[in-house]
Amino acid sequence: MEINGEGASPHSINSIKFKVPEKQPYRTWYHFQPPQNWMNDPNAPMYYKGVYHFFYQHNPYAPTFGEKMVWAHSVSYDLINWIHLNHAIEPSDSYDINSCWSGSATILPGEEEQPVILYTGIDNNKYQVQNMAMPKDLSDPFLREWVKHPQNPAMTPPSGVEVNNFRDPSTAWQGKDGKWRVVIGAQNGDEGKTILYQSEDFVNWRVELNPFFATDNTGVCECPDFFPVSINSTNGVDASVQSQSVRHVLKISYLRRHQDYYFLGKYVYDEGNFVPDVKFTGTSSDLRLDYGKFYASKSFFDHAKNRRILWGWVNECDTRQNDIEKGWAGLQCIPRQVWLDESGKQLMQWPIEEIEKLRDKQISILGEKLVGGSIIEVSGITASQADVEVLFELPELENVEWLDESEVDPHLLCSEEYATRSGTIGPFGLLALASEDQTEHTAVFFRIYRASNRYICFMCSDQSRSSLRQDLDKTTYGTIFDIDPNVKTISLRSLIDRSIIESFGEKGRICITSRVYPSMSIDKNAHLYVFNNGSQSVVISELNAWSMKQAEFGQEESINKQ
Ligand code: DQQ
Repeated sequence: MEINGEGASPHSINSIKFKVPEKQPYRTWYHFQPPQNWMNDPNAPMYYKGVYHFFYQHNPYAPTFGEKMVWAHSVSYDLINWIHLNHAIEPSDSYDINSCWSGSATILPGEEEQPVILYTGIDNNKYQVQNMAMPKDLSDPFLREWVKHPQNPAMTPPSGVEVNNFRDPSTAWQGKDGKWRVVIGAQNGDEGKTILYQSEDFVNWRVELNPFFATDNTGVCECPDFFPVSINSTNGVDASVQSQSVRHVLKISYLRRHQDYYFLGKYVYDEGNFVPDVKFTGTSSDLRLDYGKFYASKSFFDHAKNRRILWGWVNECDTRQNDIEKGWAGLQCIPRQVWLDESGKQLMQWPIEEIEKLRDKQISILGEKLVGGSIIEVSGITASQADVEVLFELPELENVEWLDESEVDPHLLCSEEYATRSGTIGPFGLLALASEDQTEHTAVFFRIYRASNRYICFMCSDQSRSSLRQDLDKTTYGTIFDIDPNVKTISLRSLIDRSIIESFGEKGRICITSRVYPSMSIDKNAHLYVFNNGSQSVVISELNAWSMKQAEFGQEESINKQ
């Protein structure tokens, strides 16, 4: 495997020869990946004149994070099939010579709408500054070339912000007074904060003295995402909407935890701050977008379909050395539609409908009883690339075990050989990317308990047996959610794609994404099972599973003139 270019200057990109890893068992079929090398955060997703644009943090020189990060750029008509283009933004000037880090797009209204990117540059002093870039030619449908604004940097670290912890501008929104606002992630000592900037012309920016939102002992707030959600509809709304019919969401990626938390709350326009309904506690009760591997996410309003769409970086669980041997590292989740749950207390997420275009051969199971200790195979589909939806019917909840949830950490409980231990109702769920003898598998499952005055459900994704290899990160993920005893069903959807399993419990109430590198359960040797290790039966009311076709990832011929 040729890993070329590490440490090369950004101006020598054209001379780099990439070895595109083909036919690798772990390269995904329908999750977004660059042709080679390292990818992390999603940047500036947007829809403009009929085309979806996706930019991402990329090290074009190696499958590891780099010192000269660029903005790679891909376009799509359906968010599923992609064309990779030349890099949109590369280090070139004193204000970004040491890397072009994350940022967002804002589409400025006008006779002809004008997209503008705000991104973080690592400047010649290694300070973090915010810069602007605009498309060179608005008549190019793919917006291939981007030019940097002559007045860069647009923002430099203000007082009370560490010069190396000032980054990741959000999409801007416009207030009733016509001024633009944007939040930037920052840190000062232990305090993590997002700070607000305002501008009348989108060129000259003024910092607000008080933080927009701050938390103690969290470290830097990376990639803040601030957006309104409709109170009474699953439709998305544009970032600038402020009315009685919306609430606001602030998402923060806390570097110390490497997890994406979000807060529902009130945007206090007059004071220029955000007041969350519930404070950050640092416990498992904080709201997270995904309880697995998922970070630095970013959403955008897709006005073509009136929906808000979320992207998130799904990091590796493999070793650095193996990433280098494979020649690539990092995935993106399948874009998810996101909206406010009817309860108003949390967000819901669901894979965009376009992914269903890739569904191929279908297998269904209807009304099959899973007695305690049973397992059945879902055969006849490509279990290494599949979309599975299952609705379980539950028995009466009366006899279920009691659990003092204040005493348990869901992550720890999920990892204590939990899928194989028998309970009353559950564990039941899927064994994905499993070997024929099931010694290797990833278990995605539920288990129900009675807690004080209510019933709760654990949802876990257990990687502990996902591979014979010992050198992988096999952290088990899990969380707890309340269930309504009158609703006697529970649903699970898993998108399985060779080295990733994205799972959605209760129609998108809980999301858990896992990365796995099976040793045996590869291609035709991968199997899919439904199991029940509880003492009581559950019924598969309906299970539908589809083989998934490969998405198309094309590359412009002239790309990087390889
Ligand atoms: N990744 C970027 C930063 C951001 C971090 C650098 C989050 O801008 O804070 O690649 O993963």
